[in-house]
Amino acid sequence: MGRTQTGGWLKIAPMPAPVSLTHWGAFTATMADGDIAAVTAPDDDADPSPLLGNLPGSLRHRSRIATPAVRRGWLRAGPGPSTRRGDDEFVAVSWDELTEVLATELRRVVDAHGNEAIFGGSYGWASAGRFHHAQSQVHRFLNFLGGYTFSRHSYSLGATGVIMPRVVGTHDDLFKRSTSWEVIVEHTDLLVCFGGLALKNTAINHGGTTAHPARDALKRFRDRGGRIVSISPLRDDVDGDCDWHAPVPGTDVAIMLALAYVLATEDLADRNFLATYCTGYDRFERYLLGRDDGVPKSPRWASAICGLPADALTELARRMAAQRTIVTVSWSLQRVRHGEQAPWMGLTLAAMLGQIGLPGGGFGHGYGSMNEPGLPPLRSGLPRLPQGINPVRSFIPVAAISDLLLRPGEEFDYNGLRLRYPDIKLVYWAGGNPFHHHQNIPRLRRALSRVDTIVVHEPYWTAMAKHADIVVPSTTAYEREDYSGSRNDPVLMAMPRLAEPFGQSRDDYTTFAALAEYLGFGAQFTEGRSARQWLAHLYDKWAAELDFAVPTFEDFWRQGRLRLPTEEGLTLLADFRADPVTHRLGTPSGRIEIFSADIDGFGYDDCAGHPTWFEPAEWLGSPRAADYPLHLLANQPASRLHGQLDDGAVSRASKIQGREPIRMHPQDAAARGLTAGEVVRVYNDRGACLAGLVVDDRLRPRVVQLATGAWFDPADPSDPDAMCVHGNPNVLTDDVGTSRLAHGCTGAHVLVQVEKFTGELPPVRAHELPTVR
Ligand SMILES: Nc1nc2c(c(=O)[nH]1)N[C@H]1C(S)=C(S)[C@@H](COP(=O)(O)OP(=O)(O)OC[C@H]3O[C@@H](n4cnc5c(=O)[nH]c(N)nc54)[C@H](O)[C@@H]3O)O[C@H]1N2
Ligand SMILES: Nc1nc2c(c(=O)[nH]1)N[C@H]1C(S)=C(S)[C@@H](COP(=O)(O)OP(=O)(O)OC[C@H]3O[C@@H](n4cnc5c(=O)[nH]c(N)nc54)[C@H](O)[C@@H]3O)O[C@H]1N2
Ligand SMILES: [Mo]
Repeated sequence: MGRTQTGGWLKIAPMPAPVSLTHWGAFTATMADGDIAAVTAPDDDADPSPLLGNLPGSLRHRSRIATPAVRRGWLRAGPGPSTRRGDDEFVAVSWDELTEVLATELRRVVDAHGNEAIFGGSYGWASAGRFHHAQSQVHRFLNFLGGYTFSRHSYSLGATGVIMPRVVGTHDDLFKRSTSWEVIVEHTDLLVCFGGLALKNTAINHGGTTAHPARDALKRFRDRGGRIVSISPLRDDVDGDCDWHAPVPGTDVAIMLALAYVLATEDLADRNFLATYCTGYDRFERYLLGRDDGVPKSPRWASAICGLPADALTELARRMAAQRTIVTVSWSLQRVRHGEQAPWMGLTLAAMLGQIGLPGGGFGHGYGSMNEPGLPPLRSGLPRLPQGINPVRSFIPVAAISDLLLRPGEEFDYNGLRLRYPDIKLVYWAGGNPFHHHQNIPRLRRALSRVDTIVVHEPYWTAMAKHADIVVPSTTAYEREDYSGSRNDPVLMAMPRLAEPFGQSRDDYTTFAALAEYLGFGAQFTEGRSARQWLAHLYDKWAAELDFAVPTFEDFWRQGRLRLPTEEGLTLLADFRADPVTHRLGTPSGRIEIFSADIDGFGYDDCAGHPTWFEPAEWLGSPRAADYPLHLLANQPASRLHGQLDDGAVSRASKIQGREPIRMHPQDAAARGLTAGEVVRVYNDRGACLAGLVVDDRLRPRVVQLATGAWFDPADPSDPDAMCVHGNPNVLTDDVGTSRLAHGCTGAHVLVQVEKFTGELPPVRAHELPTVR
């Protein structure tokens, strides 16, 4: 993937106006007929993302939502549970009608059930842009309404977000203040990458990105003699030369334990570092050596689990101890059952090597997961829309959306707390797509049928919009004015309006301002400002707090780009290493917690006091593999960001007979009598989808790979168990949290079977409109 996807359209040229920004890079647009006709990447982006090629034609695409709309059954019967969601007609309404209907319903729910009955977590990536950021807008609006049940953490880092603050005292700084590429280029000998270093993922940064330095940094790292060890079921998780070890998926913790075992037993562990900077190594070592359970976590033990030769593990451990080594763990490794363990064990392994805080050594989390790790952070903050205060205290871990809707009143464990699911009556979504991000779509559809009302703001008729009762047409980022920046990108970029809004679509701010006005808090919500006035106001407020000079807002807007100072040459935890007293970590002990008394005290059976190998329910070693003998990796698509612009040129070009490609090893294809280019049925006991077969020997046998993001397209929309004819892997994935500690998303892995599809091939209708009258 990666490089091979670079389309011929990508011209590197000087940047004439108008420019704008996506989560995957800056671009100059050539406009025609109110749409983007062509895009050009700026010449200072060393490795522009091929995903820019999805933009042409996206503003007037047939799947745009043209008018406000209300589901017919909801209009007829009023708010209430309904199994017709996703299989009903819509009635087009005017903006005035929309405002009245929606405001009245919000008022009804608040008056009858309280603000807790509104779920406004509204997880999702939406678009680049600081002011029109959909989640900021919806949260600000709902806060003025009196609050809402919220969600914590992300689908990206659900397990990390809970475990890492407990064991290393931070979550954000692992990425924001990660060891920079420049330090790696200069100092690192060995990059040991659990989950690879997928350059296709470094296209992306939340909030936008103007430069992609990873490919060039890796080239210079190799030129200096640096080596990459990739531990991943997929060969192409590293571009170019590397030492590739392809384990059974889900067994990384066993591998890391074996490496730790070699360090411990061959006197290669840095006991001084462990004594000075860590706590609880002794407790962990008892487990490692099998003192209590009689099971030494040796290379031989791990080999039987992970399928890699024991000798290779021993040799790798010795190599790691002999050289300047970074242990890096991709985010995918924590998006599985027991996902807390891999980042915690990766950190423990790095601690045993004793190189944490030394230039080019130590720990990394997410190199090759996102553009951010390795990029220098800004010295300053960014302009930010204040979101107000949410007086409602009830929340869920973000990936518990179906549990929330299906189990009102039930108690559950989370991070040492005992919480209760509130009784949700209204679900409000702006800027995300649960039919992209959530697991077990058949269960999600049943969960969504339970509530009184679903409100969705969207530019496009996604499956989530089709399941809504009240559909609010949003503009895209290119039909309004904004600016964007993110904490590890040096450029604040103006995003001028490139085109008139499609149909009657409005930006989310205008929609919320009208609702707020109707509900009696218009002046508080808008503070009397237009969107353009907000841009200037937030910029001025930000500029006033800086300790360096920036141009006036007008000058910035005219120039289009503003370069901000960054902090270069960072090494993760260098301060802590230099002075562990002044720079004590935010953990109870102030040190790295290899044993956490707090976690131990929770008494969870699925997350112990130190990193532990837990056998997952779904892996090639589990009984379930008898029925579903292939391990599917549902990873991030190389051809788009999530479900966004799924019908764009680059995404479409990757499909096979219109279906999402599934990759399979030649042995597995031959055993099933399958040939490349045909449509196959992928299934387990939760659901099924169609996909287009790619036969490829760059993956471990019995591993298949089907990226997320093909828009959910049920063969029969009235049947919650219907097969997806387009290839969305979330009809197959289990809706279960990482553990009782974090309840993070576990969508990365699932066991499946694959067979020839013999029926009449159903058409793909994912991007067609529902009936709107
Ligand atoms: N099986 C499996 N599932 C996964 C993952 C996995 O690895 N495996 N990965 C997970 C991860 S890491 C993530 S982050 C999630 C991503 O899940 P999401 O972030 O929900 O996915 P997107 O497709 O980016 O959804 C964003 C939506 O916002 C809309 N949008 C864009 N701009 C605007 C705007 O200005 N206003 C409004 N109202 N809407 C706008 C877009 O059209 C799009 O439909 O998926 C998760 N799901
Ligand atoms: N092009 C593109 N880039 C993206 C995104 C996108 O949608 N498109 N989404 C962005 C977002 S929101 C996020 S959070 C990040 C996510 O970043 P990640 O979660 O790191 O990304 P994935 O592609 O899901 O997984 C990376 C690789 O991990 C490997 N892997 C999976 N399971 C295992 C395992 O058990 N063991 C080992 N050793 N390796 C395994 C797979 O081969 C996979 O290709 O990506 C970001 N980057
Ligand atoms: Mo993510």
